[in-house]
Amino acid sequence: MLIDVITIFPEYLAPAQLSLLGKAAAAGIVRLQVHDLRNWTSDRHRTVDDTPYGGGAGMVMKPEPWGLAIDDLLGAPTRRPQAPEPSPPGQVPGAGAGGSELLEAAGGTGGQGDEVTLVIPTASGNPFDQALAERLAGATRLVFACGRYEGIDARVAEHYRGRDGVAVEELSIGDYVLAGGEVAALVMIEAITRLLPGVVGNAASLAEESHVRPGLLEYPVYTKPAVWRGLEVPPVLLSGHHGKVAAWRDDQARQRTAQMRPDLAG
Ligand code: JB8
Repeated sequence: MLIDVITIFPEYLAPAQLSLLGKAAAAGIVRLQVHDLRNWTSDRHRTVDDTPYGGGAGMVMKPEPWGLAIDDLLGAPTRRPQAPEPSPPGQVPGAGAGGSELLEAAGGTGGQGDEVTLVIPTASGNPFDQALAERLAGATRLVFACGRYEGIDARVAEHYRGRDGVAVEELSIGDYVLAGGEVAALVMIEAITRLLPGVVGNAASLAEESHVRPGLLEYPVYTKPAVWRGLEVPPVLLSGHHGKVAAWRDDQARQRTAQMRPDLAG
């Protein structure tokens, strides 16, 4: 899977090089490329924002740098044939359309046979959940467009939606407001890439966990010592009786779901 992230804060994606994701990259399962949006500006101040039409607080991200950046990453075949955006004079793209050769490897994409899924994190997007993570884990190419300020000019999503070979997903990771899309992209990238074959060693741990069984939270887990600060591990877990352990865990999962997530509890 090839993942591109476009942002004005490339350093925000540094944690993606660590741990699980870093191992996936080292193993060649995932290639992560982070790009600075300002590389697709051409004015001396490398401007990416402007005041909102219609008034109101804050600034809005200008569409032109986004269009140039996304066009560059997607490559010429996904451009609208009748309306090519000419590069302004003196433009030096931050990165070429490299990576298209990785698409030769057959496989799923956004789920509908698209070559690329353009993910735009936004607080007003569709909820990103485990089912969506699983669908996006079938993609071969993801491009994350991380906005800041009050968000990206709405015409960017509109322009790429329905474009040949492109699926556009405007996604929210939860009902709270972040300062930009970077952390949301990091969350989604971790949730997606850990599902890729070879990233998480134990396939059973993927099948059993919270949210994979939809609507039921995970049961509590314990390890040694059997008594810690006066707190005992539930004796059933030491009984060696697999049937009783399974029944206890199922009961705990149901209790926990009712307590913590009454919205999920049936
Ligand atoms: C500007 O809360 B969020 C979120 C907030 C944002 C942007 C993207 C995502 C861009 N503010 O998920």
